[in-house]
Amino acid sequence: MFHLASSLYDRFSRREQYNILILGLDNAGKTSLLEHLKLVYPGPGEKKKPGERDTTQILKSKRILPTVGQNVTTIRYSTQSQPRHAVNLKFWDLGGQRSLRNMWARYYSSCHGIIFIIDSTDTERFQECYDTLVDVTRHQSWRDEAGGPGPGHDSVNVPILMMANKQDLPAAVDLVSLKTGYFIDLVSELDASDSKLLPVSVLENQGIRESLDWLVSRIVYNKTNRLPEYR
Ligand SMILES: Nc1nc2c(ncn2[C@@H]2O[C@H](COP(=O)(O)OP(=O)(O)OP(=O)(O)O)[C@@H](O)[C@H]2O)c(=O)[nH]1
Ligand SMILES: [Mg+2]
Repeated sequence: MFHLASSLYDRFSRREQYNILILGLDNAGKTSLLEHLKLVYPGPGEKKKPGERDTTQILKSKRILPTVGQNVTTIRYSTQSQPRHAVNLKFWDLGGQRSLRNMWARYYSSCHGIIFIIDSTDTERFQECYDTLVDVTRHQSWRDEAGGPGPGHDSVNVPILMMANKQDLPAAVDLVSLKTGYFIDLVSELDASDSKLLPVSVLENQGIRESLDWLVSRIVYNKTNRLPEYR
């Protein structure tokens, strides 16, 4: 009874918090995305950030080094369709170098959603990018958690937002070519799960808001399967 009362108290007095992993090959733009989010959105207890800022200039002037460990930040976020319902989003930006990717799986059981960033100009590594994302979605830990293999339990069970980043660059492969060419198998394979591939430019602040809105609405929809934390 006490447990029920205290969980109801939590539910109504605290804000829902969701953990989001930012994954992708090295140089894809993961830390840049995290820095962008810090500039644009308030922290959980902060007042609103002062107006629109030119994040492009600020990001360009920052020296972002390749990530070796992890970077974490929490923001307060409400989707454009539900502006009064704010949630906390805790982002984990992990290093994308090959030798660091085996660390990612440690975070799967506590995450509510995944952002997988693709460098749309890095055509030479599209295959590696593809294989890496397939490895994520088929990792054993999703199965362990679901209580063993079985229909609907053999793959990832959180929403995946694939961001086709660096669309500001002339060499970037556009969304249609990505979907119908390089990533066609992946897109159809992930069709069964909750996933979406969207074009963005982190540096130019294009497409990020729309992508996050999609991800957050899917995460909230999935909350009976993956309970939020309350903070
Ligand atoms: N033109 C352009 N460059 C970008 C964009 N996003 C990131 N970059 C650049 O891509 C490079 C790598 O960005 P990072 O954010 O460090 O990449 P990362 O995915 O965190 O890399 P690791 O930490 O090594 O895994 C930097 O030089 C960024 O300025 C973008 O949208 N457009
Ligand atoms: Mg990084």
